[in-house]
Amino acid sequence: MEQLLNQIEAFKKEINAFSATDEKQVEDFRIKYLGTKGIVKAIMGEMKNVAAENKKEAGQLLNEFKVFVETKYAELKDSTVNGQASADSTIDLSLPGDALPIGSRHPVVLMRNRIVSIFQRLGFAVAEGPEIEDDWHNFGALNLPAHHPARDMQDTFYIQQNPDWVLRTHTSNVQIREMEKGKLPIRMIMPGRVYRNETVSARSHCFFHQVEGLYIDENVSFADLKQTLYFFVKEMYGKDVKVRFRPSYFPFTEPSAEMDVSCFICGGSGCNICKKTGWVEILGCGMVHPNVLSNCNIDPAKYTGFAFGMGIERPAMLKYGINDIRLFSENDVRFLKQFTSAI
Ligand code: 2NL
Repeated sequence: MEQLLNQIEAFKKEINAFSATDEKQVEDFRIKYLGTKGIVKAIMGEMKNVAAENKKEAGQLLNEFKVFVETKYAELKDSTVNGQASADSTIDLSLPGDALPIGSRHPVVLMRNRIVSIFQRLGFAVAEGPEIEDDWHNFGALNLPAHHPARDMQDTFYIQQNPDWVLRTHTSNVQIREMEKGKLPIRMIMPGRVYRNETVSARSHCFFHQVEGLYIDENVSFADLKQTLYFFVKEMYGKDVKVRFRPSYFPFTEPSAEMDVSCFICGGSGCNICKKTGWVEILGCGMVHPNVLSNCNIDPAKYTGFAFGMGIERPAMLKYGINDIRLFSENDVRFLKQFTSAI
């Protein structure tokens, strides 16, 4: 009995220390311990030498040992056959793979895409151009004479090496370049980054983004402008919003207007966003000034056109509830990863 106990303990130690990295080693284990000429069988054979009064206890011990060996065998099989040479028995090849961590889109990009896709459905093409621009394309061609206040040093970043170069203050430079190409009609939308030499605060930044639009053809009227922008507003802010145009002034359009929508936060009853007026200004627009057409070699007697421009940051702040414009350019991942959308 004593001898039998020692034998079993020795084998248990040996088995505990056993590990297998392939199926062959597992099979060797099975043959050695569980085969017809294996150790379990051999020890079972020892039963006949055990004294009658110990037989019951010895039988229990042997059974326990057999279960112990079988359990070890099952574990070895799991970790090699199922896991294919992996020591990790938790791998389940039928499970779908882990999803790759994908990024999220920047809220300015989301808002730009929303705006651009509405105009694309009306047949507007997207055009882009340089952010460093010469004086003519940023100012001169746009009917901004040499001493116009909008050229003031306070508003414009000039390039030190060449005073004829500026960081564009609007994306109109792209329209000028498109008109200069001389291919008419033009129906285009120009999204992009623009720069103004302003003090950075929660509400304004020295660079921001805008979308401008331009439509030039024969017989384009202010009615076309209104209908195009009505469509945009209904798609952007919903079918129920009201629209109003106020007369305004831009050097590059005549007549000029600003467009307000009924406040989409309070519905017109008055809140902080609309400053209790019930209206929110969303864009500026007008008929392209004849001087601008002439500057681009387009005959203002034959062609007319409308243009408009709107910022992207402000509507994005209102839509996503962002209270500081500086968040857009700080690239804090905790901020950026909150914005998910299909477009
Ligand atoms: C605003 C107002 C506006 C334009 C931009 C434009 C461009 C050309 C000719 C005529 Cl090439 N006009 N652009 C016209 C009216 C308003 O922007 O508040 N933008 C944020």
